[in-house]
Amino acid sequence: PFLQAVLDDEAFLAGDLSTAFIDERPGLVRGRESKDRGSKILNWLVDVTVNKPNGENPLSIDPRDKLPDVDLSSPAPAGSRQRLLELGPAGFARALREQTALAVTDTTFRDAHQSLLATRVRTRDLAVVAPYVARTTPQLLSVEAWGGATYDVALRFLGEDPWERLAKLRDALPNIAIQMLLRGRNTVGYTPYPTEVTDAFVREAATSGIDIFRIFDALNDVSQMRPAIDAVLATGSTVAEVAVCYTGDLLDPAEDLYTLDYYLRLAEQIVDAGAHVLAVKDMAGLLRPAAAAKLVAALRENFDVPVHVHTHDTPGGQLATLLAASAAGADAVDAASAPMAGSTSQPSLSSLVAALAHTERDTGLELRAVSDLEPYWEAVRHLYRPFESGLAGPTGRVYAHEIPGGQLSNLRQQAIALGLADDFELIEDMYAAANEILGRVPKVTPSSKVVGDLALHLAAVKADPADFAANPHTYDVPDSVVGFMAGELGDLPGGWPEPFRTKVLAGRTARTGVTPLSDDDRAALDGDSATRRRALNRLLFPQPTRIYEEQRETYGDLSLLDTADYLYGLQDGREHVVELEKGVQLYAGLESIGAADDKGIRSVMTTLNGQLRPVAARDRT
Ligand code: 3PY
Ligand code: ZN
Repeated sequence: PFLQAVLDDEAFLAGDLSTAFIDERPGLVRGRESKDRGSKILNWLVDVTVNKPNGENPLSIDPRDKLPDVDLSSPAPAGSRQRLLELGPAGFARALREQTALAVTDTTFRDAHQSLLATRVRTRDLAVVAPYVARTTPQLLSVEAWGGATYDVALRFLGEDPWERLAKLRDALPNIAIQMLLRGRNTVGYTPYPTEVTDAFVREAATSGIDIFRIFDALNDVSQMRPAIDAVLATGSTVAEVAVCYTGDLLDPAEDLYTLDYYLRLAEQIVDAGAHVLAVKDMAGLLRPAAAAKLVAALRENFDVPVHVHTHDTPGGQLATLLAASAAGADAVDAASAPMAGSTSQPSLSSLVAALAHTERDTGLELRAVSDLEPYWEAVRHLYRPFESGLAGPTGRVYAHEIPGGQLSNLRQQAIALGLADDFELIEDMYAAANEILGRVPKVTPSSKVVGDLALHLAAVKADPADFAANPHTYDVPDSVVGFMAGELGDLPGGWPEPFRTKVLAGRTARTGVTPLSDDDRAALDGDSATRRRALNRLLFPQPTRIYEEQRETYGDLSLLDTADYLYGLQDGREHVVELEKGVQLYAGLESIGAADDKGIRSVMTTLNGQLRPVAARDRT
């Protein structure tokens, strides 16, 4: 058909064979392109089938079969997004402060899977449920769906462009505000970037669909958050929600750093910087109910902005904290769909909705609607089982080690890699010791990584923490610790730990300050949206972006694959359907896997659209 179409083309018959001939006739190459796209995707499927990097699919059903019965042709009812468009960010915040119902953010799309499933949930599985969320839980304040680690993981591990995820979710959630987690000057990375990067990132995120930016700095340094706050305020249309990172226990009489007064002074700087909303960000689940009540009441008494409480359920009872915060006047809280809740994730949304139903602070969400979405999320959670953190239940040890939810699961994986899987308590103890040595800092990305690096190092060399603290120059100090002591991430709330810092820095050079942008980078950030997105990916995550681009070149757009196919490959006797684009389907099947040759290559017989197709794949098992 391709040749025939060329032969029949009038320009061809007239002898016009300029190089633009094909470019001006995209329809001509579509057949060839989809065949090419088909071959590329088939190569991925065969590679996964041969190497089984994730084992066998633990799920025998398709999560989509578990979606509730909802008419998606009906428009989504107006919600927080329309409220924001109508009132503007300041008016939106004022309305939030004035409402009686407790407002709720659903974190299932970001923090929940970041904390439970190593951030691995793919765009496809989020985009498919989003229209149901839009129609059945339109009372939500927001859906936290972007930022944090999702950006890095999309590029590094999922073969996805994070910007495409945001665009798809925006389309699917026209009525609920989309919220992201922004790490201040580190944006979605781990080190500070020049202000131009923050500006371009915020501008692009705002035009691509973000309504609410939750901004934090790992060391609670407002000057480090200011460029991000200013960039959000400059959009004129999006909400700057700025966080105090909570650590310690403010009710403990022995606490002399992270006291109520410390948080109030911090909040004052945040409000002065122009925040529309104040967030209390409790990364590890350390905020106890009575402390939450005291903090929330004091914040609301001292400032006019609404207060939004975020916690992780690591110790197991954090619903009590949300309820205490609510009783003390908190305007909004975070929760996640029950199958994606609890443990290192947020408290369960249905337990929160049920707890407040028929009370003055009723969330307005329907318990039935919230729980009807649970079978889908439960199936999704099973589908991603290889990425489970392995935390069997709550842990009270978090009050001592203070490891944030998202990091606890990561550290378990790192402990396995170090051969310390059966001695995780050692790493927890070393983390607590590393925290003391480094000056009792709030622990959240990226400061938590520094503390974690030191903990792993101390555990690996079986160091005595007191000896390390006294004689760091006799140890191989991790680079991140040297950089941290040099002030790479800013100043510490409690001042520098001396003489430890001086000893660490003696004779060592550390990189501090941001690397300035080149003129080309600056021009790219000022370019059109596609150019800016590519530049941001490259500037924020050079190596993951290369991985992503190579993968896209080799295998095409893997986001088109169902997750079962993407993670587990082809199954004997099953026809796998891939929709390359609307109306263009690919049918792939597995016939046989041949023995590996002396170079480890297996010949795999597949079917592609009914035709036998041998594919060679390297066996790396
Ligand atoms: C992140 O920075 O990704 C976090 O979730 C911090 O809590
Ligand atoms: Zn969190």
